[in-house]
Amino acid sequence: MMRTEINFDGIVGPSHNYAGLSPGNLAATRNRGQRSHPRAAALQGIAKMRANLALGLPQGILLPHARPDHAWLAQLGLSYAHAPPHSQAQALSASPMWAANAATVSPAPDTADRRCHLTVANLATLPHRSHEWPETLAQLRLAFADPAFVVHPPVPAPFGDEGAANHMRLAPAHDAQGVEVFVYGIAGGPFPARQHPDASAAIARRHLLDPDRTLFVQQSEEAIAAGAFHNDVVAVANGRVLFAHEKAFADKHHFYEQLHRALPEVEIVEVPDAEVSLADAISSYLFNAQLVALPSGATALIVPSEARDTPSVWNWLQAHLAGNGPIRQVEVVDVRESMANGGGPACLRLRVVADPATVDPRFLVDAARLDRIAAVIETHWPEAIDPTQLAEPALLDRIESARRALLDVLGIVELRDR
Ligand code: SUG
Repeated sequence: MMRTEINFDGIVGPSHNYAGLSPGNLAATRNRGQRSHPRAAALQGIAKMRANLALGLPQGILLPHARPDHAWLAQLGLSYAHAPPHSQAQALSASPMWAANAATVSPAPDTADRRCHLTVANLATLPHRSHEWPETLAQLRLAFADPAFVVHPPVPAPFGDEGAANHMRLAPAHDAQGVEVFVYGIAGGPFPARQHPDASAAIARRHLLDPDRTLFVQQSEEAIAAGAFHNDVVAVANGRVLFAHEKAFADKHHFYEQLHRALPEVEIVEVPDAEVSLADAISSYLFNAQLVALPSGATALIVPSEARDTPSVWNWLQAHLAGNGPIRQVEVVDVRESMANGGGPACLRLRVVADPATVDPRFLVDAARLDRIAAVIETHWPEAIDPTQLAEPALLDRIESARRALLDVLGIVELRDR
C-alpha cells in the first residue's frame, strides 16, 4: 500500500461563462457579462495538469457536469427554453470545475476506521452551485468505489458546506496521522459566509476524526468582506506548513497556539498585511496556490500568473525564496479564464491522499491521456460564449455533445445519461 497525494483537477466545462452569479466573489461579479473562452479555459487547465505531472506529482481528473441541468430545472417546474435568464444561467454554470468545492477529504491515517472519508459539499448558499452535488456524488462514487474509501452524501441544508476550500490538513507526511482544520464563517460584512460551523462539525463526526487532532477556526469577517469567500483565498496548508495572510482568521493567536500544541513541528508562514494587503492577496490569489511536496521532499508553491503581475506579492515571494523559508520553489501557471470567475490553481483541484491503485484508473491521467482530452476540447469546446447567447439552441447542442464526446473518449459511460 503506497499512499500519496493525488490532485484531481476539475476539467473546465464547455459552458464556461461569466454570469456574475457569486456575490462576495469580486472577480466573478466584476466580469459579469464578459465574453468567455471555454476552449482556452479548458486548455489552460490541461496545461496546469501537464506542469504538475512534469513536477512528478500524480494527477487525476473530475469531469464537467451535464449542463444545462435539466433535472434541476424540472424540480423548479421549468424547462430551459422557458426559464427566465437568471435560471438559465444558474442551470448552465460550469462551476463544478472548481474541484476544491466538490468534497471534504479526510485521509485514512486521520480516521478511526482507517478508510479515506469524503463528504460531498452541498454548496447550499448559491443557487448555481446548489445543484452540483448529485453529479459530484455520482462521480466520486465511481472514482472511489474501492473499500479504501467511504463517500458520504452531503450534509443537509441549510448548513452550508463548500468542501475542501474551507478545510486544511497538516501532517508530518501525507501518510501519517495529521491535524485537520475546519474553517467556518459567521459573518462576512455585506457578503454571505458560505461555510456553516455546524456543517464542519458534522463532517468531522462522520469522518471519525480524533477530536484532539481536529480544530474549528473562524474565518475573519474582514477577510470575507474583502472578497475571501472561501478560506483557500487567504490560506493554504500542506505537510508541516501553514501559509496564511495575517488577517485570514478571526482569532489567529488562539488558532496558532492550538496548532502548535497538536503539531509541534508546524511551520507557520504568515504574510503581514503591511507587506501584502488583503486586497492584493485577493486580486492576485497568492494563497489560492497549490502548496505541494515535490518528490525531492522540497515544498513548492504553484501560483497563478496574476501573483507575478502584482508587485507587492512578487516581491514578497522573491524575498521568501532568498531567505531560508519553507517554500523553496515557485511555479507560475496561467489559468486566467478561471481566475476571471474567482477560481485559482487551488480552486481547480481536490486533494486526495490514497494509493493510486485503489482509484478507478479512468479518473487518473498521464501525458498521453491529457493529449486525448485536449484533442476533444480542441474539437468540441466552444471557442467563445457571449452572455447574450445563453438561450441559443445551437450553443446548448454544442455544450451537450462536447461533454458526451469527452465521456466517450474516457470510457466513462456510466455518466452518459445524466
Ligand atoms: O463559488 N465562482 C466560484 C469560484 C470558486 C472558487 N473556489 C475556491 N475558492 N475553492 C464561486 O464563487 C462564478 C460563476 C459565475 O459567476 O458565472 C463562480 O461560481
